[in-house]
Amino acid sequence: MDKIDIEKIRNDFPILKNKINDETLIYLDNAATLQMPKDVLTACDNFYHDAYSNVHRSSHTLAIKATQIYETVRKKVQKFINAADTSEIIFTSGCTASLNLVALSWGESFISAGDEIVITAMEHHSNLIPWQQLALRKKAKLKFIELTPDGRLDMNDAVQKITSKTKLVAAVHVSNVLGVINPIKKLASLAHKVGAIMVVDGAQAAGHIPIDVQQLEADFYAFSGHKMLAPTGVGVLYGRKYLLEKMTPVMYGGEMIEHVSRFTSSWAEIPFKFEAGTPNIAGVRGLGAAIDYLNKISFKMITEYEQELTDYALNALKKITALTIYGPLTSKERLPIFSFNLDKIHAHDLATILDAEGVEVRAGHHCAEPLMTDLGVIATVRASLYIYNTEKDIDILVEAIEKARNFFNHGN
Ligand code: 7TS
Repeated sequence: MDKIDIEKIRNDFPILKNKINDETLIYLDNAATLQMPKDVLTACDNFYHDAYSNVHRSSHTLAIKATQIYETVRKKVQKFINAADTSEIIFTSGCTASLNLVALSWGESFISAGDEIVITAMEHHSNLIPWQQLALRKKAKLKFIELTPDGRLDMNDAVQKITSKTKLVAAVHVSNVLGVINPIKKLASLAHKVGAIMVVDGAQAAGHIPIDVQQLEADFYAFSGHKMLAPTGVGVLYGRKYLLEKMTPVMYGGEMIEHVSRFTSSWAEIPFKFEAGTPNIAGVRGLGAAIDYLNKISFKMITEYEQELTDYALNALKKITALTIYGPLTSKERLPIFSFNLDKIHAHDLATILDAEGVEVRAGHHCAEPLMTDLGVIATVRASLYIYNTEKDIDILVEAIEKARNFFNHGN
C-alpha cells in the first residue's frame, strides 16, 4: 500500500457511521480524544472475556496471562518510542499524571530556590501548572519562551531564556491549539548544554508522528493512550533510567514496594516503584492494540496524509472572509489542528451551530488560558483532524462556517 486507503480506514472506526442531529457525524475533535478502531475495541473486549485478572500479584494461570499481556505492551511501548530499556516505561493514567509525576518526584528533589524552569508560551495547563506550582513551592523562577508572530516557537528567545541557572526545560511536542511541531531536539540540546533536563509533553504527537526519545534527546516524554487510538485512563511516562533510579515515588501502596515493616519501607525496582495500586490493565491491552494498528498503517502514510489534510484545510479556511486563524498558515512542521474565530461571534455559539450540522469541534480555551491571553482572545473554535477525516469533511466544515456567518449576519 503506497497510498492510504481512507475508505478502509473509515470502516475500521464504527463510531463514524453514527448520525449526529440527523446529520452524518463529522468528528473534528481529535485533539481532545481520538476515536478507537475495531482492533482496539476487540482487544479490550477479548481481554475482559479471556484474560481478565490482576497483574504482578497472584500466581494462578489467569493472573500470569494478564501479567504477560501487560508486560508485552510495555515492550511494545518501548519499541514504539525507541526507549533504551523497558524499565524506562511507566504506565500512568494519562499525560497529565505523567507530567505531575515528574514535577512531584524529580522536581521536588532536584529544584531549589533560585533555579530556573523554562517552559513555552504555548503549553497546555498540564505542562504549565505542575511547573508553576513547583516554582512557587521552591521559590524557583518560571520563564517562558515566547512565540513568533506566526505562532511558532521563537528559538532566538529560547537561546536567551535557557541559561546556566536553568535546571529543567519543558515543552509541548505539538501544540493542541496552534498545531505546530516544536523543534524538541534543538531545545534538548540547549537544555543539555547548561546541564538541564528536557521534559516533553507528547500528548498531541503520539499517534501522529513517529517518536524516538533517544533521537529527540528527551529525558522525560509523557503521553496519553486516548490521543493515540487507545482507551482513556491509560498513559505513559518515559524517563531515562539513571534519572528514574534517582527519583523517589510519589504514590505509595501495593506493588511498588520491596519490603514493608511497621515503620519503614523500601521500594521495588523501576518502573514498578512508580506504579502503585492496580493499573488500568485493559487500557494497557488497548494501548498495545493501538500501537499495532498504527504500525500496520505506518507513520509514513499517517504523516503524508495529515500533511495533505493540512494543506487542503489551510487553503479552504484562508478563503473564508472574517475568519481569523491562530497559528502558522503554512503546513510545514504543523499538524491539522486549526484554531479560529469568526467575526465577533462567540466561539461557543459558532461551535453550537456547527454541532447542529453534525460537525463536532471544540470551543473554549483548550486548557491553554495563558496562550489565549497572548492571542488576545478568551476562546477559539478548534477543528482537529485525523486519518479517518477526508477533504469532504473539510468542505462540510467550511460550508457550516459559511452558514453560521450568514445566520449571524442576518441575526444582526
Ligand atoms: N498536553 C497536551 C498538549 C494536551 O493537548 C492535553 C489534552 C494534555 C496534555 C492532557 O492530556 P490528558 O490525556 O492527561 O488529559 N488536551 C486536550 C485538548 O486539547 N482538548 O481536550 C483535551
